[in-house]
Amino acid sequence: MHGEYTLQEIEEQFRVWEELLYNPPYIDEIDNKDEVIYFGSGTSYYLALSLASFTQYYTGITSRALPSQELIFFSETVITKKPTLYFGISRSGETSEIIMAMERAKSLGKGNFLSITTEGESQLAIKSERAIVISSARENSVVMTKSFTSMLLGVQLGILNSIKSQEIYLLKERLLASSQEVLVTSKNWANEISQKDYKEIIFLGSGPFYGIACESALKVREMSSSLTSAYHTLEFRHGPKASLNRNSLVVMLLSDSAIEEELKIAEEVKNIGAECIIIGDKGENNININSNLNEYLRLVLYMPFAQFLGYYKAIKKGLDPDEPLNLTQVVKI
Ligand code: F1P
Repeated sequence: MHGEYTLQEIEEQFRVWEELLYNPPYIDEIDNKDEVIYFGSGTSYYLALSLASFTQYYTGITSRALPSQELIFFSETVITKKPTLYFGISRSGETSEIIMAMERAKSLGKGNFLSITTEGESQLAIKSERAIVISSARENSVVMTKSFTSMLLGVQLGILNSIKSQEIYLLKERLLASSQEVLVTSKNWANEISQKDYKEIIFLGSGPFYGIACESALKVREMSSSLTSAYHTLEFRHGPKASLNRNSLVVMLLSDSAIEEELKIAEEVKNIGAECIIIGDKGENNININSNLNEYLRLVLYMPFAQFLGYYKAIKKGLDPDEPLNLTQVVKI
């Protein structure tokens, strides 16, 4: 049957979250740094985007996210002599760009060189000063689902653990309490929404949700070969809105900080006649997370909808989400 790995990996991801919550990593290398640079490719780069926002919010340290290629070909615009935490993100640890990027950072930069991966014997892990390895997040599917949310949560917990934030206890108490309900609601909504063909599917997210919006768009594109895009929420008015019509679907990922403006944009989308799905923590949303966690701590709970949507749209189109068209599990150049 098509997509059995992908479906299983989406549905079992909360088990890895539980493992991490009760045995969080540490990232003490964050101490005394002027900057943090997260880097990765594809899904792992989008993970870096959310982590950079999260890290600067909780530590106050300037944090950036870059595709690995930027450290290789434009090193002068990225690598400095300031004490920096360079943090490579890669499920496989074998993607060519990230190995080259880590080597570049180590040769030109100053500070510490960490990575997070599911493969402890990978080239990236070996070339890193230290690797956080989440073996239970390994996947058979080409697409990253539980590995994305697990590596995201793993680094979030590591940062909270190392700065001794009390919010790690909030996360422990509330994340799992809402995860089962979120998986069921997201799966049902995704199945329903997948029945309709849209000419475009647009994900909107602000702050730490922009990385989630990008990953959501990539998931649906990878699994079902659909045309998708992602924007910072208010950026949508500055041009991308021009293509909106009755055959468009907009998925709004509600934050806390920009919620009033985000809801206004959702209304504008509906007034044009496009479909709009709102994912938020509480209120009149299509999918309510009900986590009572702040916008930085509930990020992983926004992912299952797009993961299931990509899966159901692929199955409906007769595609195999485990083996997406034109993709390989590891990209070598
Ligand atoms: C990440 C990646 C994914 C892509 C596909 C192939 O590689 O490129 O972004 O969606 O699954 O792998 P990795 O460096 O995280 O292993």
